Amino acid sequence: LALETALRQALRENQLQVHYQPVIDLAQGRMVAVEALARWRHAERGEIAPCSFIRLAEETKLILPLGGWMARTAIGQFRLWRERGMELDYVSINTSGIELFDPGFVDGLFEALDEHGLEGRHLQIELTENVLMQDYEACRRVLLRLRQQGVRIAIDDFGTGYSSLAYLKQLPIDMLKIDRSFIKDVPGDPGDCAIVETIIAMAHRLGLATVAEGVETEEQEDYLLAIGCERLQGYRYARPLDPVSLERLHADSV
Ligand code: G
Ligand code: G
Ligand code: NA
Ligand code: MN
Repeated sequence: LALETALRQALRENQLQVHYQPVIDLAQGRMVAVEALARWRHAERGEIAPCSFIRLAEETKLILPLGGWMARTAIGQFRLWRERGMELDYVSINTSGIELFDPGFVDGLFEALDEHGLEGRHLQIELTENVLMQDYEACRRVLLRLRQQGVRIAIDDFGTGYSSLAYLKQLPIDMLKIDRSFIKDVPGDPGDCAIVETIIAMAHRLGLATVAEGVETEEQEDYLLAIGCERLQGYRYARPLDPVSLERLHADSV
């Protein structure tokens, strides 16, 4: 309860931050996108792990104001970066089921994009497979509205959730983000290689893009490139960074 009170206060007093982790396209040789990740530094407790305060936010519905704030902040930051000549294709935000099924969710995103003169294609939302299965029909309606405006839709932590693969051809999905648990031990682990190669082959047959998450080593990078995974994310390129550091990294890499 103490943490809930503190989170409420943090939201009210604007004490959360957004960090951004680059998505690298090695064929293009550049940072093509960023994923926005929430950060909370508590005055006394220090940095609080996102997985713990995001779970708390979901349990208390505080994820609604938190997610709205994240989306507006990330979209505003993306607009600023574009004005300064940073050529990024999109910013990606993580979306909980509670947000996706909130009646104001889609309009809130469209308003934020409008306010900053951006288009739908400049935004991606990341959903887990479990969210898709919560209420398939409701999910389908929301995703179709987003897709109509060009908003990109990615499946996060792909391969770890409880879902059927049928949704991949029925829902307007653009991208699979391969969970880092499958990436961790490639190319050494034959089982993980089989899984990753099969996901990529399936994604390509279905016309979906792929991002490998949690890439840390050159060996992983070489392997993923060889099997046709075009986009990579992970500590090998950068940790999630505050906006100033991200901008500096981008400037150094062009
Ligand atoms: O920040 P870190 O990379 O440790 O993220 C931990 C988890 O918290 C990830 O699963 C990530 O998806 C989730 N997360 C981080 N920021 C947000 C957010 O703004 N909204 C939601 N729903 N989840 C987030
Ligand atoms: O669930 P989601 O994919 O949104 O989680 C993102 C989380 O993964 C963040 O907490 C981020 O800090 C973490 N992360 C990003 N890149 C790497 C990496 O290369 N290695 C590890 N161990 N974690 C990573
Ligand atoms: Na994510
Ligand atoms: Mn992710």
